[in-house]
Order: sequence, then C-alpha cells, then structure tokens
Amino acid sequence: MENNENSKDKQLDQFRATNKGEKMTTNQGLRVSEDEHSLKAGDRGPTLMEDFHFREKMTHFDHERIPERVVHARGYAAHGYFELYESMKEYTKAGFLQDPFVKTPVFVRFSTVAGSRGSAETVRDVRGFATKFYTEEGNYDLVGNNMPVFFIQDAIKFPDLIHAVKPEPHNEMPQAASAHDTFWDFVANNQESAHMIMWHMSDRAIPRSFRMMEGFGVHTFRFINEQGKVRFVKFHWKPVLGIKSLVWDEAQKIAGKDPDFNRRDLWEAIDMGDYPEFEFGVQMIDEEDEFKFDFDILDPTKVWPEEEVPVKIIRKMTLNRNVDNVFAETEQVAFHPGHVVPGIDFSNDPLLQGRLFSYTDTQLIRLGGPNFHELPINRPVCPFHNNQRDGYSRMTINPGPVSYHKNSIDQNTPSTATEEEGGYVHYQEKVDGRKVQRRSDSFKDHFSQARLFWNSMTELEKEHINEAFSFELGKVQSKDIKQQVVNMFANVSQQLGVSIADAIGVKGPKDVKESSVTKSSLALSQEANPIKGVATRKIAVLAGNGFNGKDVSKIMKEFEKAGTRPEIVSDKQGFVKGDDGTEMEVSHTFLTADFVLFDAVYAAGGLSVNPKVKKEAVYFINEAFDHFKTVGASHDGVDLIADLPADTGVVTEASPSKDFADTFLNALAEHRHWNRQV
Ligand code: HDD
Repeated sequence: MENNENSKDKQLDQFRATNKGEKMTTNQGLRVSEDEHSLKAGDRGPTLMEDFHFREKMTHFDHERIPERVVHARGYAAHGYFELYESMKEYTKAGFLQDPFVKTPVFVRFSTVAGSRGSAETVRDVRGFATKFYTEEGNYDLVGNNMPVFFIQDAIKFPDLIHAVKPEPHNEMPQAASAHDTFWDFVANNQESAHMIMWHMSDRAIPRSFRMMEGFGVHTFRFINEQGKVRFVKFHWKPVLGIKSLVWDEAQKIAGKDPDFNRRDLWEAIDMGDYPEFEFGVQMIDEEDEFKFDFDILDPTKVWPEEEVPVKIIRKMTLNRNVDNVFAETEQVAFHPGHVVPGIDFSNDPLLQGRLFSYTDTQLIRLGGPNFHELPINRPVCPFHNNQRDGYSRMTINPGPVSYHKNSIDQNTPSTATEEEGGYVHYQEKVDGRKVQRRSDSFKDHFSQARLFWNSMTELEKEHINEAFSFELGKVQSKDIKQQVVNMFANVSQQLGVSIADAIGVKGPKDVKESSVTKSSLALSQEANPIKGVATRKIAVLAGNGFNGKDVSKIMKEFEKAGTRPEIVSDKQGFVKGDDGTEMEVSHTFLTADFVLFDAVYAAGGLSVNPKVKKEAVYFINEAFDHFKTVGASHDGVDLIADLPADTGVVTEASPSKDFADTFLNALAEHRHWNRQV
C-alpha cells in the first residue's frame, strides 16, 4: 500500500455526507413532509405517539452527548502530515521513519487537562499534545504533554492526582484551576510532584498558542533497529514559531473575553494558510548506558538534560487542515500510548505501564463499546483483519463462518505474521525479580531536578514562578497546607520558600534541606532560547475617520508583508475613511474586541476627537502596555500614547519615517518588553 499525506483524507471522504440541496428524510430514508409541527389530534389537541419523525428526531437529540474525557476534556485538533529529514534506519525499523520521501498523515489534538469540555482555554494547566500517525504499519500514537515530566511516578496514583486537581467534590469549585486546597494538599503530601510543579508554576502553563509550545512524549520508550539493537529514547516536539507564553493577568482576562482563544488561534492560522509546524526530535541513550546518569531514566519526573543527551531533530510536522466536524473527529478520536509499530517499544516506567491499561478502558465508556476503532477518525489507513466480532455499533460486515484462530475452513487465516513480515514482536527484555509493591530507591530524589529547573530559569522566569506560587497558594484556605507547601519548595530553593511564605502570610520554611544542585540546563528556559518572529501575530490597528490614508495604508501593507495580521478596531463597525478617501473595513469595535486578544497595538489616528472614544482607545493601549506588549502610534494617534514612558516597545512617530513599520515589527518580534516589569 502506498501511504502519502492524503491517505487519511481520502479515506475520510468515504464517510463525508452533505445535506446541502437534498430533500429531508428520516434516518430510514423516508422523505419528511413536515418538520415544524408535530402530529396532533386537532389544532389545539395533544401530540400523538404515532408521529415517528418527531420521536426519531427527539430521541436522537436526547442521546447526542457522550461522557466527556475524564481528563483532557477540553481539546481541539487538526490534520496534517509528517516528513522526514533523514532516514532513522540506523536507530529504528519503524516503517514511517525510514524513507524521507514518504509523508505520513497525522491528526493532532491539543488540550487542557483539568477543565470540563466547555471550560476556558487560557487557564494555568498542562497542555495535552496527542498525535496519531496513520502509518502503513498501523496507527502509532504519541500521547504527550507540553511539559517533559509528570506529577507522579506510578499510574496507581493518577486517580488521586486527578481527584485532587478537579473541582472539589462537595461544591464543584473551582473549574479548570489548580489554585485550591485539595490540589496543593496532594502536592505537599506527594513530594514526587516537586519537579512538575515547578513547570506548572512557570510560563509554560499559559501558552500564547498551541502553535507556540513544545511537546514531549514524557516517558522513556525504546527504539529497536533491524539488527535488534536497542536504544532508550525520549520524544520532543519543537515549535517552529518558538515557545511563547501569555502573562497571568492577561490569561485570566482572556478566559472571560474569549474562552476559545487557543482553538480560535489554531483554527484561524490553518484557515488562513499559516500552517503550524513542529520539528520532531529524539534523545537516545544506548541500552548499555542505562545506569550512567544521576537519575533513573525510567522515572517520569526526570528530564534528560539536553546538554548531556542532545535532541536529534529528525522530522517536521505540518498541520494544514481543520476538521470538518468537531464531534466526529476531535471528540471521537481515541488515543492510546499502547498503539505502537514495530521498531518502537515501551520501557518499564511505571507510569507508562499503567497508561497502557487505562486508555482502552476509558474509550469503552466514552465511545460506548469495543468498536471505536471503526470510527472514521480512528481507522488505520492500512487494512485490519482479526477474529474480533460483534459488540455495540459494529460496522464491519464479516462474511463467512470463521471467527476463530486456528482454523482450517479459511486455511488458518487471518494468519499471524513473522517479524520479517511486519509482525509486532515485543522486545525480549530479561526480567527477573520479586513481586513487590514499592518503589525503587533510584526514584526517591524529588528535588535535584526541581532545583536544576530553578537554576536554569532567568531572573524574569523566576519572578513569574514566584508570582504563580503566590497566586495559587493565595487561593488556598488552609494555613496548614500553605505552610506544608512552603516547607516543601524551600527544598528546591530556600529563597523561593521564603518569598512565597512572605507573600501568603505563613511562617518562613522550617527543617529545610535545600538541594545542593548547582547545575543548570539552558535548554529548559524559554526566555534564554528566544525564537524571534512576527509571523501570524495579531496587531490591533486603532483607527477612526480622518486617519492619514496614504501613510497608514503603507504601514498596513508592511505589516501584512511581514506575515502579521493587522485588524482594524474602531468605535463602530462598517468602514473608516481616511483623509484622502481611503476606506478600511473595521473588524472589531472596542465593545467586541479587547486588548488582551492582540499581540500589539498601533494607534493609526482618527480617534482623538470624541472624548468617549478617545478614552476607550487610551485604555486599550495602556492595558496592552501593562501586559508588556508593543504599542505604537503615528499622526494624531500619538495623542493616545503620550503618557506612556518611552521604551523600545513604544514606537511613536507623528510623521512616520519610512522605517516606522520596521521599527514596530522589530519591537513586536521581542514578544514582550520585560523592562517594564517593576
Ligand atoms: Fe493521560 C488522556 C497525556 C498520564 C489516563 N492523556 C490524555 C490525553 C493526553 C494525555 C494528551 C488526551 C488525549 C486526547 O486528546 O484525546 N497522560 C498524558 C501524559 C501522561 C498521562 C503525557 C504522563 C506522562 N493518563 C496518564 C496516566 C493515566 C492517564 C498515568 C492513567 C493511568 N489520559 C488518561 C485517560 C485519558 C487520558 C483517562 C482520558 C481520555 C482518554 O484517555 O482518551 O485514559
């Protein structure tokens, strides 16, 4: 079978159905003559049971909802493809990693973890990053997150972690937030969470866009090549646009102004042809080197510092197609870390081992039975054959009497395949030990890498972590829990513990054994590794009638040429007219848009005459400034910005020079102007 970037799309096409231009029918195909009035005994009489169309329509509606995912309920997805820079043959026999000319179709779902399906997207949370590769050897799922470590080391604790972070059961509050007592009680009493909490308190937990965050497979997996050589591997996604975050005040405001902020961003980018791209990388450790590190490579609360084990970039993923139907695709897609292909195998990470059970189990309740693999989005692009039969909503019609192995009626088919024929053979790891319910001593150091992370942060990032702790613990009611958390994180950094204690009104840390780790890993800092660019960034262009048509049109063109998305914001919808008759269509008013929804603001003029409008425009600009964004002005727009202190992110020129747009764009490329932090 030849697989290419369109294989999945072609397969999905068999299932697409459009109603446009068709006559309405029941689900049995009967043409419907009436869809507004139910069948009644007389004009004012009771409705009759006989009205099968009413009953069918109502019954279907009554059953439209399925259980939301127990975690990662709020998500959004897109289709795309994968291309290889170089063959990975030396390291793995995985078919889709052999040939640089083969493009593999993918489906990627991004998500928050804690919130319900309708919750806001810009909350402080981990983001899910789940990829389904439709390979010619079957589906391979990489079900990862945007942080490289996890809260717990053993899957048996997952229900406890999730119970603690979800809204508290007695009053179902707070929604989509970790800033509450049960979560922090869990943290303090499960200190293996220390490293992950440092990530969770960092700016990584409030990404500007799904397109601007990293992804990680988290666990250690295995690569196995044709010769049987084994390497331990970790998987990485690196966003081509760089890693960018929101600021916390902004994130909270966006949650109200546009709870769909991240999905809208993804949808619009793909819709406008700005396809999100991620590079795929692997870290590899030879099997013989398993014990050469000062951490256990099976422990999912540990990173492999990139300075010690470099990330080899091997391929790129491009997301280029939005879904046709969110329920059919995004909601019904079923990921599973156990969906592997030959050449990729598991490790004994106890978190991964437990996940291998949980994901099929959850689909059984969520998707209503064992046939979810037949749903269009979940079908592999290669054929599948076995003796599994029946169950709710079985779609395949298997003719013939045989549904068992072994048989003679069908000459013992479907038959198993040898390894050479592509049969999956589990890695024959030698296992020897007693059955125990305890953790290896090598999993017991919870603070060294939390400290490594802290050491690797810039001063600004440390400040943000500090503020995040102060916010989260500031929402905790129990003084005892607050105190426990302060004591716990003083083990990471005494200075951090002291400053949180000060902010939340508890005693300074006691009995501290501050980690002695002095190492840092530059790769862990997003600020220290900036990828600067302006592509796809949104600029609010504030304009009213009378703006300088000639100059502003030129500046808008420059903005567009650079790949940004300038959108006109004014006091009314319709068109604004420039002094030379130039007309520009208004995209938003001060009522429908908000400064938090843009990366930068440019005051183009024409808004100073009416004091009410001027006040709205000044507020818009000032708040954007307070969120460290680039603001600029030309012509009489300069009036709106006059009170702001000068810095590299404030670009004002009453008579804009030919470099105005460039200067503004260079400032925008900085993402935020942190010098404003006091
Ligand atoms: Fe999980 C969903 C990622 C630990 C049990 N998980 C889910 C999704 C992602 C992750 C991205 C959403 C998939 C989608 O978009 O449909 N989970 C992770 C990562 C983990 C992790 C990176 C740690 C490294 N998960 C984890 C454990 C368990 C689960 C330890 C249970 C033993 N996860 C689930 C689940 C979900 C799920 C309950 C809910 C919906 C689903 O599976 O399909 O089975």
